[in-house]
Amino acid sequence: MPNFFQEFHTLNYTIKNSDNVLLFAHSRPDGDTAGASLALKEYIKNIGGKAEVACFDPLPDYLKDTTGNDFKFPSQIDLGQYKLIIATDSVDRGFNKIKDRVGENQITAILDHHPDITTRGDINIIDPAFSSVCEIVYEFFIFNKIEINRKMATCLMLGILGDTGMFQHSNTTPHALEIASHLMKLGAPLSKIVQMSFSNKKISTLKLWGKAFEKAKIDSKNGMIFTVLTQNDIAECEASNDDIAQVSGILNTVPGTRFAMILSERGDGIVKGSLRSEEYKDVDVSKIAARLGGGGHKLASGFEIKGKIVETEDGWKII
Ligand SMILES: [Mn+2]
Repeated sequence: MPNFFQEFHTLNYTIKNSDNVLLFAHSRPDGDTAGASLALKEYIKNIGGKAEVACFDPLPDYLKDTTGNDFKFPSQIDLGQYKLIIATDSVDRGFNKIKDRVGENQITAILDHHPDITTRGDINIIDPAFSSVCEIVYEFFIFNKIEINRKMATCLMLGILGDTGMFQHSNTTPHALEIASHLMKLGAPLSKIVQMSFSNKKISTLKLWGKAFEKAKIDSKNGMIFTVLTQNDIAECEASNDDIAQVSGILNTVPGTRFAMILSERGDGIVKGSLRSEEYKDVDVSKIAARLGGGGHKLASGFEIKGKIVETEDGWKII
């Protein structure tokens, strides 16, 4: 992994010399972009600066509760007033849309760990070897000898837990665990974060999952476990599209299966397909998604097709 000492130094110098900083989180924010943005916001506040986090989507309730914070919509802020704009995590999903409106006299910094992003700023700290952007922000704090308080530690832990799937994904390096250990010593309440942010489930979510699991089938020919959810299912459970995200991951835990797929109606005549696998199962689901006009990663991909889901005698079809 290259070291980013020069960039860490420049970023801290720029933060200290900017009276107003904008942190920009990616659309449909997760624990990593929220944790990284809010940890930096807390640091800037601690040294007497002003900072705000903006995002095209609201902070989900589960992250609001853990961080005690909220985001601004881009329409609520005057972009021109910020001397420094720091985009955190998946910068091609959100920050890319405002990048062209950033003035010549404004400085941009990109903190990301996605391998294929194309957006660049004045300061670029991008490396897929990091488990999360929160790991990058941690290294930035350590390099600059910045005191990490309990609030900052909590935010960083949120991102590391989120992006490593609570230390279960293949990006759980010994170093990521060392960082988590240090953050815990600094007061990050590990079990409380897990409970509040990742284990908490609404009854509407469980009901929708129940429907999805009840309908699940295994195709013994290719090892696929699959299920469907219609707009009707979602309405009946008073659930939302957000509740679908984890279904394929849970289906994927069924022994003997090689990958999981869920098809869900998303309104406006769109059916979304979501595919998941695990490293040891030796399947590249991005190839399946690509054949259906989608894309993604080897172990997590998706696609969208027009139509609606109709039940048939031995399964479902999209018409
Ligand atoms: Mn991330």
